[in-house]
Amino acid sequence: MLRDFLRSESGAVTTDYVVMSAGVVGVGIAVLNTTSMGVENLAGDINTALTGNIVNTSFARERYFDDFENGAGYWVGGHTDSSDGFFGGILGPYGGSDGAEVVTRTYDLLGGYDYAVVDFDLHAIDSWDDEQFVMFIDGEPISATQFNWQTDGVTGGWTTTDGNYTVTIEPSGAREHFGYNDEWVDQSFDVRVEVADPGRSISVGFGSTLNQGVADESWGVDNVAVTSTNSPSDV
Ligand SMILES: [Ca+2]
Ligand SMILES: [Ca+2]
Ligand SMILES: [Ca+2]
Repeated sequence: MLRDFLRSESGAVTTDYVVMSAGVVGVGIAVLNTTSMGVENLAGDINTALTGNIVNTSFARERYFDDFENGAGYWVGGHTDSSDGFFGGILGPYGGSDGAEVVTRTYDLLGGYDYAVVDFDLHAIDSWDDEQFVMFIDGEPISATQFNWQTDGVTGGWTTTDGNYTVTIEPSGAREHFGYNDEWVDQSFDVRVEVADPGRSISVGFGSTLNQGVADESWGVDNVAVTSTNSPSDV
């Protein structure tokens, strides 16, 4: 059935066909897409054509990765920019959203794993003055982290006391001007969230309380990996 499906694939995917065969075809593609970019793109086409639960479940993967070099992919509210020579393709830059979640992606997870690890690069770009970058899991804020252009690292904020989430945020590299507005310094961070007992789906999202123009202060996110694992320390 997979072979027949691939032979007939010419860009358009009919809903009826996919609903009928998603279970069977999905399994084949889930295996193949770890080695074949072409098949992964096909899976993306089908996933875009359909938003049903059958297809979402069928395309669950052990690891997801977005480098934003070719657009925002499945990020709802996503916009990307690759105009900055230092940062390259990023999700962003975003200004303030009054702390609300402004961009999010939902991940379908494989069963049989105790953890999902969310890992990404955060860029606090230009003149942050103790506003908060807010991270969301499943639509709920789990951390808010303050930065200041005059100070190294994190200057305040909070992380959830929910024991299912372990949040770490570490500076990576110096605090100096790297990109965007050349009048202001920038700082980057490695952010990691271990989610215990994630279930079969999680959403990851971001927002901020930035309060000046995006050309003056903004955030960007890059290299977002979501990995299902029983050994989070190995990820
Ligand atoms: Ca990138
Ligand atoms: Ca800058
Ligand atoms: Ca400000």
